[in-house]
Amino acid sequence: MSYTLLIGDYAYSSWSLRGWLLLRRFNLPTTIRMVPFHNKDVAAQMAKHAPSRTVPTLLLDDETPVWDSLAIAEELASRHPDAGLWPSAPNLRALARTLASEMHSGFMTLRNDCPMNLRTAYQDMPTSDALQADLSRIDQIWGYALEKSGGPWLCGEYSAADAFFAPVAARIAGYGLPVSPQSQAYVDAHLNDPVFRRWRAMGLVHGEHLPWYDRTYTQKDWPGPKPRPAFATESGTPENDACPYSGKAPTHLLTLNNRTFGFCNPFCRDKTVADPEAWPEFMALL
Ligand SMILES: N[C@@H](CCC(=O)N[C@@H](CS)C(=O)NCC(=O)O)C(=O)O
Repeated sequence: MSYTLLIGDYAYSSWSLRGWLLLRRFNLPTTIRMVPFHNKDVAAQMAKHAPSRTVPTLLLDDETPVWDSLAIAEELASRHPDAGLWPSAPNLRALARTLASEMHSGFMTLRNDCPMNLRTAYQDMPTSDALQADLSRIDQIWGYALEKSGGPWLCGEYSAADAFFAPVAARIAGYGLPVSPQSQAYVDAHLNDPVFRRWRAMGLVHGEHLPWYDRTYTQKDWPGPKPRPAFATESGTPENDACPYSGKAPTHLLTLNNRTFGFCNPFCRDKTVADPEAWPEFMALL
């Protein structure tokens, strides 16, 4: 089965992150196609795939569009019952579906007031009553799930429910929002998750800066793990004779700990510079 996933910008599109995690976190192969947000009219860019008009949209093998993240989760789970999108234990599966559904239809204040922006973090956002109500509800349902399942993810193993809450975790982290210690540990699990780190690394280096997502709060460092210091370089001889991702000849160079490695295109080099440890194929070279 072959899929194409249409997504918006890595740094800003929270629904796209959910769709992408539903495929990548469960090892379902897909071709990714970007629908960039700097051209604001997403629907016009997607006209060829109407009636779809938002990202993520999953295109099936005959190009049938599945244009809603919850539908993408359910369809992938039906087509790949062994991939683990939903927990196999029936009651945990019901819980995971309930959590994903509540996220999909709720938390409007958090979503409106704190747009996902993986390129920056803030430290002094005031918490309105409405935002506090969303955060308290998040504490309540995350706490319930983590205690019922025993964690470390909401329903034990990583499930589609966690993919749905990954951008919520990114907002709590990025805006420094107050949550319970148990919720904070769950947020940290997302920030440390290698697949989430891969998405964020791409968001740091791909796509334009979109100023309408900026906020005026005081900025601080991203609260996730500090990437190993790596740098793009123009000169040197790479240790590897093939790009770790494509196997093609290396043309774009990176240095790490005074060692030089090569990649077949600037994007693959730059996403590795952004967070080397997120990329197992590169770490295997080290
Ligand atoms: N209910 C949809 C929401 C998708 C959505 O709103 N996506 C945003 C990007 S994060 C979008 O495509 N916005 C462009 C627009 O509305 O024109 C889902 O679950 O996938």
